[in-house]
Amino acid sequence: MTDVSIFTRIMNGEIPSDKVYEDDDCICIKDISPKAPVHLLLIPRKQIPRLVDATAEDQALLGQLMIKAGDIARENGVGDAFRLIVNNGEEAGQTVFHLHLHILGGKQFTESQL
Ligand code: D5M
Repeated sequence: MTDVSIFTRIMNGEIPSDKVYEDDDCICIKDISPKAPVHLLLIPRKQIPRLVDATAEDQALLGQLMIKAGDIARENGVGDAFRLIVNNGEEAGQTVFHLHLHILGGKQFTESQL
């Protein structure tokens, strides 16, 4: 049985967060350690540990997150200029094993920052 993630604990109200959006399938919070003027985390309520753990059953949910990310970026003042990042696995920098999309914006990014 997978441990309850810090993001599930946030969704359950056990840990405070700065929430900018929520619906039945996901929540979006401000990242505690922002790497850009706008740095949000879009998190499905379903605790999928890594992107590669998603299955065909999650296809609609993943599509929904991508579309929602664009809506949320616009609602948070970055227009159509934002980056979406998913870190998959420890070596790729994943620290919280509950799938989440980083939405980053509000500054000029360059290719070398990847
Ligand atoms: O990203 C995990 C991200 O989660 C990282 O940018 C910090 C952020 N984080 C961790 N704990 C919290 C809380 N409590 N509130 C808001 N943001 C948080 P990863 O892709 O796994 O490296």
